Parts: sequence; structure tokens; C-alpha cells
Amino acid sequence: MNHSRGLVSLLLALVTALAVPAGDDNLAAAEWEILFFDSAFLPSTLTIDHGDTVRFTWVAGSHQLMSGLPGGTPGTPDEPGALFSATLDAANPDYVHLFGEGDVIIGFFDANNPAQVGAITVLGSALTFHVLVVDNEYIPPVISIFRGDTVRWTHEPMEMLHTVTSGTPNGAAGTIEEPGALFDELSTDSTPVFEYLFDAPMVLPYFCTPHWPFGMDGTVVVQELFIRGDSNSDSAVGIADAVTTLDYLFQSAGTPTCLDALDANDDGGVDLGDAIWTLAYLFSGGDAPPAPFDEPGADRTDDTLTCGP
Ligand SMILES: [Cu+2]
Repeated sequence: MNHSRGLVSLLLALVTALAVPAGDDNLAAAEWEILFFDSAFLPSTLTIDHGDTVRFTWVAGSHQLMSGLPGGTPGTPDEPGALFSATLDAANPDYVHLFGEGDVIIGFFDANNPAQVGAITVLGSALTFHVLVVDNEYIPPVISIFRGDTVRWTHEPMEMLHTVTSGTPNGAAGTIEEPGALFDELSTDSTPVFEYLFDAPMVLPYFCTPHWPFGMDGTVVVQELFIRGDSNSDSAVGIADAVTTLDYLFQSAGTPTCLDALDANDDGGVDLGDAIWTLAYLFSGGDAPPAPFDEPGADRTDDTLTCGP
């Protein structure tokens, strides 16, 4: 621990003495652009992730960008200007808005030309994953999701009767592996869809009661949501997180439960650069960790780091 504290002091001296390199934009949340022509937006509809930003850029004409809908109900997100309002003209050539909340559709329009309306669909963090129940198999047999996600098992038409039964055939009573502890559902032509929302991190095996002897089983891996940079999982990012990362890297401390959180710069690995990123963010004006940051969320980028269970 003392060594890590010493290293923190050294790194702090470095990050405050050196100019902090600007963050790689490729690592950050996406930025989208909507162009304002005389009498059209391009594009007028967008689908983005929550945490992304949209830049509304003036090209021609004079515009009054408003969120919501012309005549939208006061007190709702449709109320004109409830979320944002900005003049776009030659003197004010752009306006940038960060869409923090997901699972919403945000309308926008030009108050100078109210016939011009658009919409931005902001995806939330929870997703539904699909598993096909077919021919003595679950396809795909293993899925990795995050807490809050839903899995939907769909019975292939004309298939024989199957089940979607949590646990293992001989799982110990009182454990998550006990047969049917969480669910035990028929998968048939008359009951073709079963959905389950996973609200806790876990590794859950499941099987088909009639066909497990033929290898019909699967696994759902449910990862925990996390805040990037929050190495010690205390729901905030501070100097102790840099220490936790350094302890893990250099002090043979045990492996933290959420390695994804240690990847402060989201480059897919945990190394010294992550501790430096966190210290630079905290003490010398460096970029914040990429999403999920500030609020817990999922990292669905394709790296090998995981967060529990
Ligand atoms: Cu079956």
C-alpha cells in the first residue's frame, strides 16, 4: 500500500507538471451532427446512445432550434424548449447538446419555421437479448449481459416441447443451481416466448428438462453495472481508485471484482495509463473517463474485461 501511495505522489507530480495529452476522441462517447440548411435538417432523425452528444450546425438561413414539438404539452419533454433552445445563424454557427438520459425520444424543431421537425431516439442502457429454442439447442448457448437486461427465449415454430429451466439438473437445493429456482417455463408453439429480466449479477446455467441428456443447456452471464474509474466500487471516482489500480498492478493485491471499472481510459486493458488517466482527470484538467461515467452503466464494447460476478 505504501508503495502505491508513493507511486501516486510521483504520478501526481508528473501529471501536474506535464501538459495532459488530450483524450482520444475515439474513446469517448460518440458525437453526431445535424446540419441546418435553409429549409431542411440533415438528418432529421437520429438514433444515438445515451451519453452521446449531438452538434446542431448552421449551414444557411436563420434558425431557432427548440427541443420538443411545436405546441407540445407544457411540463412534458414535448414542451418547446424544455430541454434546449438555441439560435443558429452565421453568428452562432453551432450548438452542442449531451443526451444523458436513455429510453426516450426527443423531438426538436425550428421555431422560425415550425413545419420543420425532427426526432432523436436515445437508447437506454438496458437491452433485450434473444435466444432461439430450436432442435435441442439454445442459440446462442452462452450470452453475456448486464444487470437490468432482459433475455427473451423464442420457440422455433413446429419444434417439439422444450423447457427453459434455471439451474442444473442436479443443482444443490437452496442455491441458484437448484432446478427451477428462478424459472421453469415451457417452450412450445402455444407458449413461444419467455422473457426474464436479470436484476443481479450472476452466472446462471439453465437447461431443457427433456433434452439435457442430449446436451440442451445454456448459460447467462450477468455482469454488474459500474462507473468507469471507480476501481474500488464505492460509487465515486477519487484518488483511492488510482491507488486501488496501482495496488492491483504492482502490489499483487487481489483481483478486483470489476476489472472493467479499472480501465479508466477504456482502451480494453488495465495498466499504468489508467491510473494516470484518473489522476489527470482529478488534478490537472484531464478528460473524464469515457462512459459509463458518473452514473453506473454497462460497457458493451468488445473487450475481454468484465465486471463481476
Ligand atoms: Cu428441449
